Amino acid sequence: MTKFKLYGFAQSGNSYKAALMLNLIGADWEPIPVDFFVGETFTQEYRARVNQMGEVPVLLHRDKKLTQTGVILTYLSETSGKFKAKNEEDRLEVLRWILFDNHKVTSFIATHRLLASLRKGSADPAVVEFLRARVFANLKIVDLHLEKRKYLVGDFPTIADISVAGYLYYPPEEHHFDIQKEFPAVNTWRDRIKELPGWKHPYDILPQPPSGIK
Ligand SMILES: N[C@@H](CCC(=O)N[C@@H](CS)C(=O)NCC(=O)O)C(=O)O
Repeated sequence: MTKFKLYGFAQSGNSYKAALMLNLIGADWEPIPVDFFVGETFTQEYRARVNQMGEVPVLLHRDKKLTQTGVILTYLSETSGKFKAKNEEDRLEVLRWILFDNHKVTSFIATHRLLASLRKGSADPAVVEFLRARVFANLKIVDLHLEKRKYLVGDFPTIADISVAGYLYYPPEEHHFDIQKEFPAVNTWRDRIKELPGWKHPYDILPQPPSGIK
């Protein structure tokens, strides 16, 4: 299989979703570091050359350039045949959880973590508290769903699990949640995903920003 290249950086849970998937399917891939914290994704140059949406991750494969983790995960599951839903009903269910994740889980966790930890002091505390409450409520929905099941959809791991788990391995001092105590079913499921061959922690799979600024 042609080598994959992935634009991303270690603190980006969205990049981690794509990097983790590449590892879990045993792909040959290399990261292209992005200096997010000095504003690389905000430059006109990055937007013209890499991604008009000004985001990571961006996956390069053969003649393809793919962005949006849901698209990247879908492409990788289709090309590898791994972490794929086993029937049409489950395919829609996987899509449903990926959309819920993008809109309600990842978006709030990532923004809350940025303001509460990585860019601490840069936002009104009321905004940080609002985001924290949204994370709590939405992770509770995931927790309830996982109480009686091993994975989000069906009885084996799919790209829905990789998507929702994307931000849950960062240290508690970054996301400010006690996942083990507050979301016990999420915690058990998170540990289950960790056992998959090829799993790596986000800080061991993607490069730090080249400037060293976090
Ligand atoms: N929905 C996008 C979200 C990607 C995203 O927000 N990436 C962040 C880094 S984790 C980013 O590049 N943000 C730049 C910005 O929002 O301007 C996806 O799933 O790929």
